[in-house]
Amino acid sequence: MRKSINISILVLLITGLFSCNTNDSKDGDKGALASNAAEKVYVAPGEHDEFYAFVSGGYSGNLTVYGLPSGRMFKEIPVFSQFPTSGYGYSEETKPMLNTSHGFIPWDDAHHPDISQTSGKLDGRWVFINGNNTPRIAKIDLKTFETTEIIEVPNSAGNHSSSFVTENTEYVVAGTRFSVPVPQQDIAINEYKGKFKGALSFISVDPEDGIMSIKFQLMMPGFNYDLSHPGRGKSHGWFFFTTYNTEEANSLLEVNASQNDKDFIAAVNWKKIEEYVNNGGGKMMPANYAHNVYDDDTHTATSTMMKEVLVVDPLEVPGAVFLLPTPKSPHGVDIDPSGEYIIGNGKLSADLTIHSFTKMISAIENKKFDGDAYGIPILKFEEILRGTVKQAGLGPLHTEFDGKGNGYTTFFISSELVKWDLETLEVIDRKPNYYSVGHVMIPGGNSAHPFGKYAVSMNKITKDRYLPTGPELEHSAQLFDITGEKMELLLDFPTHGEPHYAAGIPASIIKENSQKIYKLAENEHEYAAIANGDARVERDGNEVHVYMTMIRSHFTPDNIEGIKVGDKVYFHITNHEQDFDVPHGFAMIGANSSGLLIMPGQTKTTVWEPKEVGVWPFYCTDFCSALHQEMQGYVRVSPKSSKLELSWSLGED
Ligand code: K7E
Ligand code: CUA
Repeated sequence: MRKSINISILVLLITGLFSCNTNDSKDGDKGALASNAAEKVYVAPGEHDEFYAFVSGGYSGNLTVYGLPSGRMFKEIPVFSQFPTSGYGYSEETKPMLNTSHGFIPWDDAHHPDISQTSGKLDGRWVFINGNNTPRIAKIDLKTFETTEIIEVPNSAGNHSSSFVTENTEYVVAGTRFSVPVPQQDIAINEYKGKFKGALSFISVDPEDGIMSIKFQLMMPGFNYDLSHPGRGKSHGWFFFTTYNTEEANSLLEVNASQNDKDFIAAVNWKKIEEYVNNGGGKMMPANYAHNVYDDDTHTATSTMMKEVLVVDPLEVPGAVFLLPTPKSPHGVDIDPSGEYIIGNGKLSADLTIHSFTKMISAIENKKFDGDAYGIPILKFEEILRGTVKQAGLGPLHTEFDGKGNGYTTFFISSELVKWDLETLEVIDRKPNYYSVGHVMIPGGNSAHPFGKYAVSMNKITKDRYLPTGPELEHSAQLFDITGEKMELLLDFPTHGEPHYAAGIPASIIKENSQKIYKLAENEHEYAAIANGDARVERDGNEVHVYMTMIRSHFTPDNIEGIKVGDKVYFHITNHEQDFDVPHGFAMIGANSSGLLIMPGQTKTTVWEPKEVGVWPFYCTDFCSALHQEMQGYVRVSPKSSKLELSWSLGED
């Protein structure tokens, strides 16, 4: 490969941030919009949005839910981060969700949500999202909009080329951005080259209950696997991963990983490897990773440490892995709805590279190779290239599709969204983004059937778009109408954390299945108090278990005596409401935890370790009725040596 430092591109990349607001108002997009733009995003009071958008929170570790076209935020779904609003990661039931091989890790960096598919169509069952930092993949159930499963990914780091699903959700795929020694060991960092590995993990998803399990890890050379996407239609069975740092540098990557004129898109025939593995191929290697599952019946999560993982060396399966040379440190790799075009978004390039799947297959069949990397054949660039979109912009990052023959590519450096024709490769339209756009999302954009009505660009820099809020500004999203020949900017709205990718879906696919309450009769929580007589307090050494119920507008019991300093008091609280949208909250003075928000029919637990004698109150934190302020109680705490027996009561009891 040619070695040349393209300093000018690097300089552009570095300075791009400071010049990105010079292209803003030429076509009148900034400021006054046509009045019909307002009508297009106006969702009248009481009316519902047409689409749900699940927007990654980046360093918030969570997933936010927005309506489109209104840009209204409906929910923040806690995934990898403790969330005091609901008690996720604080309640005893949900703490196991955040368990990892590194212990309890209450935070992550979440980038790429992707919605489950059946036959290449969004099916609205689950959203998957990756945790980058402590590699994990989470699954959110779209019945409850709650995180119900998290699996840690061993032998991985910077879990970034994740979490994209195949067209029948056979797999959710996770790739390593930072290659590491496998297995981890104490070696010099400059032994990187040749010794570090990049694991690409294929995590199977049970078609019935959705349970995830690592089917195999493909142990690739130590490049940085940046993004990935599945083949679909004719390319179903393949998965594509961008790489950078094919130089295998371990220091000053901004220069040392920008030497090669071309890096690779790795094409993986997972069907072939699946067959190999199903016939006993691959090697089990010791590993240590957590698999955390939330049970909807017991309202409780369990964490299991897994002890081995199946590893496949790409050289063991001839014909399964090929490298597609692609300029220039590509970021996103995106596959069009037909499965034919493989788009390499070379982030240090001005042109957009389009490979052809058909040409790739024929290059493989005719052995049009240009050497190899660690034994993996490199295909000849000219043999696989469909063409380039010339001078489309600077710094292409990501592409989505409208299902009508057009691609929409984001350009970070020139800060714009560019629409181009998949057949002619001509640019059709470009619109400035405010500012420095990362991903763009079209609902169903990563599927064979996109809903090409809106595009949402998610921007990194906000600067002057909103009222200043001190040095920190929320990131800005922009909604475009893409039904016409030209894109039309409709709306700016702030997003929470740092959205990278988002996944959108028509609300009609989800909303009828949305669960409204937890049925009390089906509550199998070990400490639930279901019948009226179930409320009680039990002592087991210095552990005290309070089986408490709540209904408008009291707790049962609301007076508890006989607790002692040094006790560990578990409040297991069951909400007896069976009406939609009537949660109660629970907060105990001095508890070293968050409050709880308990949904109708649900049981949640918090722990309190009283440090001082006295009479200490607890109360409901959610304004639930006109008598919400009356929803309170007391716990009497006596000295450790006290002989006072446990007692509890409500009213005259
Ligand atoms: Cu481009 Cu993490 Cu998908 Cu950010 S990544 S933008
Ligand atoms: Cu229950 Cu306020």
